[in-house]
Amino acid sequence: MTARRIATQAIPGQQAGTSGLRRKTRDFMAPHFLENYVQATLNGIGGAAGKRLVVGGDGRYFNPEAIQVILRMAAANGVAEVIVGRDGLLSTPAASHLIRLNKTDGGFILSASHNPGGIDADFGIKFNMANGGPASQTLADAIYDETQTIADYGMFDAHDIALHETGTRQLGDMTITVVDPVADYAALMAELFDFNAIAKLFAGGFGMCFDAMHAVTGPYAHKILEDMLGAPKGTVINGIPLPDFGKGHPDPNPIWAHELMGIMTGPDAPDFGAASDGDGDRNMIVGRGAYVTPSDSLALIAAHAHLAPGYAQGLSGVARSMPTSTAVDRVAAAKGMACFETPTGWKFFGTLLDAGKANLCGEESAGTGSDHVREKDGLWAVLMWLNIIAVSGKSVSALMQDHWQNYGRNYYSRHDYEAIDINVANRLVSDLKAKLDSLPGQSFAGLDVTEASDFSYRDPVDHSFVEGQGIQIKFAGDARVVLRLSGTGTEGATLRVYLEQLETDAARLNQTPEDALAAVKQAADEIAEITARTGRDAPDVKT
Ligand code: G16
Repeated sequence: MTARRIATQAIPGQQAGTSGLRRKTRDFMAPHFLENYVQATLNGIGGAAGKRLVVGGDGRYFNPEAIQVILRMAAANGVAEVIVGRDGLLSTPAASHLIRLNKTDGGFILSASHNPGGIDADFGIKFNMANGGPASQTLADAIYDETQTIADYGMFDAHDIALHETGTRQLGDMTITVVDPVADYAALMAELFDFNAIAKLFAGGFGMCFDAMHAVTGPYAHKILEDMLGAPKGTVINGIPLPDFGKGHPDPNPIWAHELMGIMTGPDAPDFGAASDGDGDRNMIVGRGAYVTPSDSLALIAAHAHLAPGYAQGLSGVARSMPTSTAVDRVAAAKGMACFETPTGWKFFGTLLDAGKANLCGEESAGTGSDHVREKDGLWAVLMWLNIIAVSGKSVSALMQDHWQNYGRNYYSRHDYEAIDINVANRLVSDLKAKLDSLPGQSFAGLDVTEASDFSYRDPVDHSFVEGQGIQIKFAGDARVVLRLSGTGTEGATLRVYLEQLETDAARLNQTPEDALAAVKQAADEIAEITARTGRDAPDVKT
């Protein structure tokens, strides 16, 4: 067994998006593609000699092979220890926790999140830093620079390492510690939430369906919900991780989690439904016939988090991404909490969490989490809801109705136009930017524009600055449209259009979102000429 350097050439375009490098699986399987990116990352963090890393992934196609490559490269680069999940599995939040718990120098997480898996689908890799959180923009830039100048990478010649059983192995001088992917994470959840109250709820006949979508949260949900909390067997559906996620999109929204939505709107619907995504960081919450938008879920958690033991002291502050609805802002204002508005991307919450300025964060893209790790956390959100339901004794729909009565309702919907021509998308955005200054004072679909801007952000902790983070158009009457291009797609461009309308009239809190947002939708189309430019008369996905 020896280490050698293998000559390579820079591969153009290995630039991370919103969350690491996501590409077609076949791209990752092409010669040098994965290896270049891993070596660039190890160079970008200042070299790997003597470092300790966590490695794991969501179990999608190519996960096992990619982990073996990373282990061999880590050994060749002088890494001292790698902690890896059994069978190469780790959810993103569990990986974040292991990095923090074991005080490692960071870790590689292999996932393309909610994107489908398979040889003709998507793969991804991201590096999380020693705080457990996604690479900062500065580190992401450094890694990208390395990908553009790379000339060789280190590789240890060795057989595959067996990862089916926990315990330690050696690869040259490097120790590989294979751990149970669930145990430490489950112990953390038991510290944060009132497991006794939740267990009593289940013992009293409370019904739940958790859809793991054939992805990584299956083993976590079986262990925590069924084994530790006593939910009946069968509460978790689609609980075995499959390389192609059963040919589905492991994206927890009403479109892709249609099996769960069918159960929750059927005649024998249980009290509570939830789902998580490919790598376990996203969540969907649904009551009997009552879907909760991620933005509303964030606001409700902000209002009730003190019911969970880990948050009994109250929250230090909350943070949301700019496109996320302002529902949480209203809770923060009422409770006198700080509220931060960041660009899209969990990485922007890291400094706020580290500095203790916020300990609850959330995004419209089905992400919610706290300072217990440095990633959004699907099962954490589900357990938080269960804790709130158990202690308050209220159903999902009663909780939401009360919330809207107290704070008003932010009707909200995101419309995605997927795989559109990149040139068309870029032109739509640049033409829109060019006319932003002229919009205030004009009316569209009966709505008067009050502000139009391209979002930029200066981090209040490390003072780093980013611009071009999405176009925001505000209207009189607390309505808003946000438009931006996704940074996580792998085909063409995805235009995301976020629609929001606040309603505080108690008699108008139970409209359909379509009705409440009709004027905002029309205004967005008139301003950005979406239909005319894309040729699409309807979005591909509405959440
Ligand atoms: C990632 C990021 C999130 C972001 C989401 C959507 O989530 O971690 O912060 O909100 O992508 O980003 P975009 O709108 O650019 O596609 P995940 O769950 O895909 O890792």
